This record gives sequence, structure tokens and C-alpha cells, in this order.
Amino acid sequence: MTQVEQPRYRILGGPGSPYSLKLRAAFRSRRIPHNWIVPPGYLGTAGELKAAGKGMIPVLQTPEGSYWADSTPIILNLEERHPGQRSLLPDDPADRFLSLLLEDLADEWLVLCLFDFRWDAELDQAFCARRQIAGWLGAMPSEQFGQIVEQFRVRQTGVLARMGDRTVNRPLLRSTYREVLDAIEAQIEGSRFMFGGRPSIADIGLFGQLSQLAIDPTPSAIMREHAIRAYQWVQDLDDTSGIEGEWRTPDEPLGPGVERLLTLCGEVFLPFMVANAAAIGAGEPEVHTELRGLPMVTRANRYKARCLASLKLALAEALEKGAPGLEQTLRNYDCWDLLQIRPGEADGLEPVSAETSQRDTPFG
Ligand SMILES: N[C@@H](CCC(=O)N[C@@H](CS)C(=O)NCC(=O)O)C(=O)O
Repeated sequence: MTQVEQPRYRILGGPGSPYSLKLRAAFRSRRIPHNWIVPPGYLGTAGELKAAGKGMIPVLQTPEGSYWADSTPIILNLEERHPGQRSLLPDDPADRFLSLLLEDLADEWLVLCLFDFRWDAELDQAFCARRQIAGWLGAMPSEQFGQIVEQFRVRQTGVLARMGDRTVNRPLLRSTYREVLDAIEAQIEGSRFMFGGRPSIADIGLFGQLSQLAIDPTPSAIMREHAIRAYQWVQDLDDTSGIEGEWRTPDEPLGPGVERLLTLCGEVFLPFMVANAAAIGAGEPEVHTELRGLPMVTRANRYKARCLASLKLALAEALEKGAPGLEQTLRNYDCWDLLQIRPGEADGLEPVSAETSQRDTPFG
């Protein structure tokens, strides 16, 4: 008997792409059938990715044939399409919001640490360019391969160089990377994941960035030396399809790792996101700010402003659903004020969307 293959989700992703691996980990965790595809060529040059017109990876093709981009709204859309099937969103509205906040910390801050390491030291540049292109292009004679690797390395370092003087932000980026590792080490003393015995969208978001930080030479050496349990936690999150845990009970105290990550949100991540949104609002090309007494200077990023808008809307929704204690938790970590919808702001808040998302700056 011939078997007719049902259309499946298709993840068009790339080797070395933290968001692609994040999305695949979400599919695996939820046991949603999918195919993982690295389209030949790389990024915009690859036929199908070019046709999808998103300008970034991952791109998801649904079984009905639409193309979506942007891992966070894709994961949220999947929650609506497959309700109750090993959700990545905690049942408790407060934990659900906190999981979205920590996911964004990974997506929008930890990614800066990752790309700074990846395209800084000669060792990292050489390794990362070579292994990523090997994953994109497969079999190829070494001379031609070497040329493409070099073009890719020059492209990536050039993009970062145009984003400003990279040494300025380095002390803050490097110290916060260590802080994330320490937070995970502390969390897994008492809890398998951030919100209990099963992974949430926060764990999956952290996995995406840390999956690469565990591979790239310099940050990998730091993780292997200082955070071996966190290193293995990252390996485990790649495929959590076999995990059968429960969410934590919301009346227990938050885990120590979640507390540390919330401290990072209140002292660094959210002030940065607010400064960025202010720069976008004022039409300024750059964000100049100081966090914990350390400088942070980047190009203003419209996408990050939309992420902050999405978080503010998610907080308002959580409070509407009844999340006693959430306000106090956020106040304890200096996050509350930074997440308030300001008077007159509500109508202009533009959240991220899987259907319409397109790249507006490289590296997300
Ligand atoms: N917010 C997006 C970010 C995706 C992203 O930045 N992807 C990178 C690769 S990891 C990319 O496609 N960059 C475009 C480029 O390098 O041209 C998501 O969550 O999917």
C-alpha cells in the first residue's frame, strides 16, 4: 500500500543560527511533527528563502503553505494552533508573563553577547565562519569553500563594525554572559527548568542563544570551565520531547536562577530596551546609555522597540487574567515601571507578528 505523506511544518533554518535552533527545540519539545531544512546557499541567496521574502532565518512554512518569520510570534501562533499539547507557556498567568520576559532577555540581550564573542577574536571568527558555511553549503572543493568562508567572515565582521565601536559595550556584555551562566547553575540546584519540571518558552529562548555560546570557542571555554551543569542543561534542552514534568506551584518562591535573571532584566535589559524605544520614538539613529555604570552604545533598533511593546501588552493581559503577586515581583526587581504602558502610548504599541515580520537589522 502506498503511503500518502501528510504535509508537515517545514523549518527553514541555518547552522549556527540561535533562533533556528530555538524554534526546532520548541517543535521537538511540543512533539509537533516537522522537517528541518537548511536551504542550499545561505540566507537571502538561497532560492526558497529568497522567495519567502523574510530576509532572516528561521522561516517556518505551515502545512497550508504560508511562510512565517520571527521565532517568538511563531511559537505563540503554534500555541493557538495546537492548544493544550505540551504548551511552553506556564498555566499561571504571572509565570507565563515572566517566561515571556526571560525569553526576550535571551532573544534581545544574550544575542548581543553571542555575536560579540562570535566575531571578535581571530579564533572565533575563523571557527564560526568555517563551520557555518560548511553547514550551509555541504560538499564543495576546499578552494571555493575557503573563498566563500572569507566573504562570509568579512560580511559578518563588517556588519558589526558598522554598528559602532564594539569595545565600548564589551565589559557589560561579557559580565552579563557570566551572570546568565551563574543564574542557570543556581536554578538547577532546585529545579530542572525555570518554572518547574518542564521547559517553558524562557528555557527554549535561553537554549537558542546558549546552544551557540556552548559551541563558539571563547564563550564555550568559559562555559566549560565555570558552568558545566549549565553546559549540560543546554545540551538537554535541544530535545525535551521525552520530558514529562509539571509546572511549579505558583505559591512556592521563584527559583534563585529566575531571581538572578529578573535582576538582570531590571538593571540592564529593560533599561536598555526603554532607552532604545525612546531613541526610536525620537528618530535618533543611536542609543547611548549607561547601565550599572558601564556604557552601552548601539544603533537604535525598531524591532527591539516592538519587542518591548509586546512585553507591555503581555503584562497588561496577564494582569487582566488575574496575576496576584506579579506587580510585587516585578517591583522587587525594578521591572514594573519599565513595563508600564505610558499615557497615550497604547494605540501606538506595535507588537511583533509572524506573518509580517521581516528583517530590519541583521542579527535580530
Ligand atoms: N527575531 C528574529 C531574529 C532572527 C535573526 O536575527 N536571524 C538571523 C540569523 S541568527 C538572521 O537571519 N540574520 C540576517 C542576516 O544575517 O542577514 C527571530 O526570533 O527569529
